[in-house]
Amino acid sequence: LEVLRQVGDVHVCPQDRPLTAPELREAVRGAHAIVAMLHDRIDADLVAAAGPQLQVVANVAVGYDNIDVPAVTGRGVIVANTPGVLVDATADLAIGLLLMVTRRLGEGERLLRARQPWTFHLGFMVGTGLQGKTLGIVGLGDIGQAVARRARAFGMSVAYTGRRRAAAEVEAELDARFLPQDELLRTADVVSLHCPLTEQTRHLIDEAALAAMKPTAFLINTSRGPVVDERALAKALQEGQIGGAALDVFEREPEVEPALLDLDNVVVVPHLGSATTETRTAMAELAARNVAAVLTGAEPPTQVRP
Ligand code: 8YV
Repeated sequence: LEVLRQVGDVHVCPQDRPLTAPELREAVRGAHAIVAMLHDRIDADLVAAAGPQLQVVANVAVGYDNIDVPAVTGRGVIVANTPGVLVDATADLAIGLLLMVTRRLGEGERLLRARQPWTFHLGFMVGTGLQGKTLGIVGLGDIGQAVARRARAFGMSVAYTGRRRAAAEVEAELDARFLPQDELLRTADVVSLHCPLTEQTRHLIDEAALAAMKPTAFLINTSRGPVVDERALAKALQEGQIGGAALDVFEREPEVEPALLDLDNVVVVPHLGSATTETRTAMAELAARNVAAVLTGAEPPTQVRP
């Protein structure tokens, strides 16, 4: 807010719920800049509702699937996002989820909180170790690489798939093998999703993909909910087709597929990937700097090119 107030008047919308489409249209009328969250749908209609003075839409997120970038930039409005600053927080969360689901931490905590009796024995609540296992990363961008680096420290080997191959230095540093998607799904012990949501990645993990995974494999999703067909995932878990899943994001956020909540081998958290004070502060500041740059005629630090 301090950064923004140096360049203009600021109108703060309620934060406790997403605005409805009419409320959003009303809120942006006459604005020169919009600071948007992932649930704000920014398209040609919204740009028209704002008016011809609109110069920039700054998303407080690295993902920008909520923005119709060609439509917005086609109307001469700059789009910006917040890459970089949330890489570590999101990678940390992915590893947290990985440990939770493989070591049954949520299940154990639920048992104690339910004040259930328990006795230590050699077979009690045993999970899966990570040493020597293969982490299959879908999308070896900044976050995927940060997850791979952490997984290497746990003794995992790294394979990846994606639209393009990583640079040779990155592959060498992480000792990461590039595999076609079907082979990655067939061989990974853990599949972790780090791709953006696009028309190509929507339901990338569908019934067939889940059927290709090992029956012992775990799925981690800290990318975007619709990358996974959530109903197919619930069915695959119910039928024991995969070993478990840990999800930070959901297909119809804030709703969570109810069948998932009945399963002990599922970990769910409410879109917490970037939720640290340090990271959220850095994201907000970067979004504000993007706005301030455009409104003062400078180059925004992190512009999204169509
Ligand atoms: C954000 C995210 O917290 O950056 C992203 O793409 O998903 C999260 O880090 C969220 O999008 C808030 O708008």
